[in-house]
This record gives sequence, C-alpha cells and structure tokens, in this order.
Amino acid sequence: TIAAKKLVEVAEREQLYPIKLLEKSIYFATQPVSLRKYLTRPDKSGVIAEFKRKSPSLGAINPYADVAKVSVGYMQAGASALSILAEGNYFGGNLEHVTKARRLNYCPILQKDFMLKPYQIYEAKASGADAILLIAALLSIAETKTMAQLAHSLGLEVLVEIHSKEELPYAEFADIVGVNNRNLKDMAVSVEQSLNLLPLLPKEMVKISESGIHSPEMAAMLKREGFNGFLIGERFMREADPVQACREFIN
Ligand code: IGP
Repeated sequence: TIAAKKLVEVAEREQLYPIKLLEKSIYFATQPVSLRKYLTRPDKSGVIAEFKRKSPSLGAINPYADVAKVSVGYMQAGASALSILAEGNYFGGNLEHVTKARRLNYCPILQKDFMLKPYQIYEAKASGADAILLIAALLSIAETKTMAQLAHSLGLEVLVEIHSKEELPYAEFADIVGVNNRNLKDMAVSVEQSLNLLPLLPKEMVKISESGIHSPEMAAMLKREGFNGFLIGERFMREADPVQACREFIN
C-alpha cells in the first residue's frame, strides 16, 4: 500500500538525516509566510498554483517541467501561493523542488505529500515550506492533532484536507480547510463535493476547494459561494507552458 511504502522511505531518510541535522537548516531560522493571510487578501487571486510532474490519475503530466521557471512564472502570473509536490512515487516530486521554489519566491509555499510521521514535518520545515497538508483520510484524529501541534510549534500552518462530512471533526486542527473534489475511492472529480460540504464548515474558517478546477468561471462560482482559494494543478501542468495557462486563467 501507499502508506507501508511511505513509512519505509521515511524511516530510511530519518536514518540518513536525523532531526538534529535537519534542524541546522537555515529555514529553521527564518520566519514563515502565512498562507492563511495570503488567501484572505482582497488584492490576491486566491489561486494556489501547483507544481507536479505526474499524478496517479494521469500518469506523466509534464515530466520534465522545471520547478524554478514554473514557480516564478506562477507568481508573476498572479498566483496567491504555490503548492509543490514533494511526493515522489505518484507525483514525481521531491523535497528539492520545495527548496528550489523557496529560494526564488517570497510567497507562501504549501508542501504536498502524504504526511504520516512527525519526521516529515521537520523535513518540510528544513526544506523551506510555510504550510503542510494533512489528509484526514490517511490519519486518525489523534495523529492529526499531534502532527498539527508539531507543525504549529515549528511555525508552519496546517491545511487539513477532507472529502466527506464524516471527516469534518478533523477541521478543528486546521488553519485552512481544503475540500478535495476528487473522490479517493473512484478518482472521480466533482465540484459538487465542495458545494455540499461548504454549509457544514464554520463561517470564519479559511476554506479552499481542491482538484478538478478547470475554468475561471468555476473558480469565480466557488468564490461567490464562499471559498477563499482554489488549488489548481492539472489545468496548468497539462499544458506545454504551465505559466501561460496560469496567466490566462487568472487574467
Ligand atoms: C490539484 P488538480 O485536479 O487541479 O490537479 O488538483 C490538487 O488538489 C491535487 O493535486 C491534490 C493532491 C492532494 C495531491 C489534492 N490533494 C493530496 C497529492 C496529495
């Protein structure tokens, strides 16, 4: 399974780079940028533009895309923040992508991975991320609480991703809640998912809609309904020039 394989990889990395070593990273001494704040700024688009080379549903999307060029281009195109895949097996990402994007952009960076162990949160901090993703479907409530507390203690914000109303209790530990429009069971995508869960989320909560957002009209509709932001990957990355696709989407 995904989880078993991930746990082995994480344990191997922890052997090589113990937490004490990660803590020497310069990013332990720098102040993170708040994703939550950027998403509520009226002068921003609300678009969290994602860099991913592959995905489980599409396979190779843009396997040689350059994280430096794409991340800088996304920000120049008017994105509010960046989402950088660190997951390697399914998304063709790695921690270096996060650090490369960090060095070139003063904006919030969300690190995307399947987070299962506290160690991965130290890695995110050491790599220069500002926020991490915790996926309710992969964690117990107790684990989510522990992981969120650790993230906060390192100054990182937490995006909690939910798919169903059963997962609403996980939102308690979130700085930002994300509703994933992709059904993890059959991979089908529908923005109905976001619209259905929206009335059940606390009003003051900062909210984003994730996956399958393919048109500016769809994003505008989600914004009118009450979402502060949108996580958009495929729509940009499937094009030969993801930056141009992002520019056309935002402007
Ligand atoms: C982006 P899309 O359909 O625009 O490429 O979706 C994002 O929502 C998706 O990549 C995602 C994801 C995740 C990836 C949502 N949750 C968890 C990895 C892990």
